[in-house]
Amino acid sequence: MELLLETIVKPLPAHLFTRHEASAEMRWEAMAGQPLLTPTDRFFVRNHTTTPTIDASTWRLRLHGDALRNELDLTYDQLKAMPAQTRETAIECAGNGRRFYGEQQHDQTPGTQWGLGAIGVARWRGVPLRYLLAQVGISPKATDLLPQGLDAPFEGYGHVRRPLPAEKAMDDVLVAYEMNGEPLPPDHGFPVRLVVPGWVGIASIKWLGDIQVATTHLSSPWNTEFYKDVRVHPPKSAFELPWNAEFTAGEPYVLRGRSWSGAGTVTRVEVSTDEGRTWREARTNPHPAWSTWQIDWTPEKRGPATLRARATDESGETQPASTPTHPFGYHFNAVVHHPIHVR
Ligand SMILES: Nc1nc2c(c(=O)[nH]1)N[C@H]1C(S)=C(S)[C@@H](COP(=O)(O)O)O[C@H]1N2
Ligand SMILES: [Mo]
Repeated sequence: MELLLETIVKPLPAHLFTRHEASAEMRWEAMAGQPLLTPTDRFFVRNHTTTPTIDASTWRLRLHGDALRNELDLTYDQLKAMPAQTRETAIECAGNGRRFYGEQQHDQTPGTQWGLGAIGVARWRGVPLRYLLAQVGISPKATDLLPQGLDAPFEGYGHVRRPLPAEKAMDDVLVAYEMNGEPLPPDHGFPVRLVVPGWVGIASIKWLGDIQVATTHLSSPWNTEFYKDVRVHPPKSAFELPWNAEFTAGEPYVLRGRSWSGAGTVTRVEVSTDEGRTWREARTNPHPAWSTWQIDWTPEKRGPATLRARATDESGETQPASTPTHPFGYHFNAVVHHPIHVR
């Protein structure tokens, strides 16, 4: 008999999630009818190893390094007593959409075969990292931070850790202890995680225990081997529909979906229901975390078909028809062909 090691604490019902080894992907139909935020019960989980059990009363965040005037060992209560901010923002895995390199471009890449569900938007609350850094007297010469997780070491590489430029750390990063109005759940980093808006998910270190702050360049396997050369998410789109959704010819429908980009708010979304020959503009509700949109459609032709959505963000970047080959399958941002069937 095979022993199934549970790597994730929260329930993963099959109508909300697709399992991928130690991780779990949200099914996009689970966002249908939801307001802006992804409910925590369906927020994707990406674990390198296993969700750890951490006691908040003995947890400490250690801040140290040659770029700090003082070292600090912070307790959970001390952190929660500091000035806090709330921010609605997405966390997305750099490998989100990897499956489509293979399925759509005949260019299979190794790694978790995510569809489009390795993204979620939550309301995060915590202390701005720049406030914490000011408390410990960060030097203007600081260049890099190295935040590290308290989860088990990953294979032979040590604890999950990834350098973060001081410039981003001093901008909009949160040291978060709440998700959607509740303490962070174990799978999402309890008691404390980083939230790094717009950047690949690996930047948002969960189960945060240690931050080195240095005046020199820092590196780790998480920027030299894994997640190399990826930083800000390109625009992407998804329909709030199951794969192979069924429609009835002659019936009016409202197609709904969401589009997002790490480089700025998505301001324009176009939809094609004829395999990319013609495009119509969707009614879009722009939001920096992700923009929701809708468009009316009455299918006419019976048989298999695909739906396509194409987003443009405020920087002017539009989703392309195909994504250049990437050795690790990151940043698949081409328009996805969502298969449906019209009866
Ligand atoms: N300590 C630690 N932090 C981590 C990870 C991890 O395995 N360990 N996974 C990273 C990756 S690759 C992603 S995409 C996000 C996923 O966050 P979520 O599981 O809360 O959705 O967390 C990041 N932070
Ligand atoms: Mo990730």
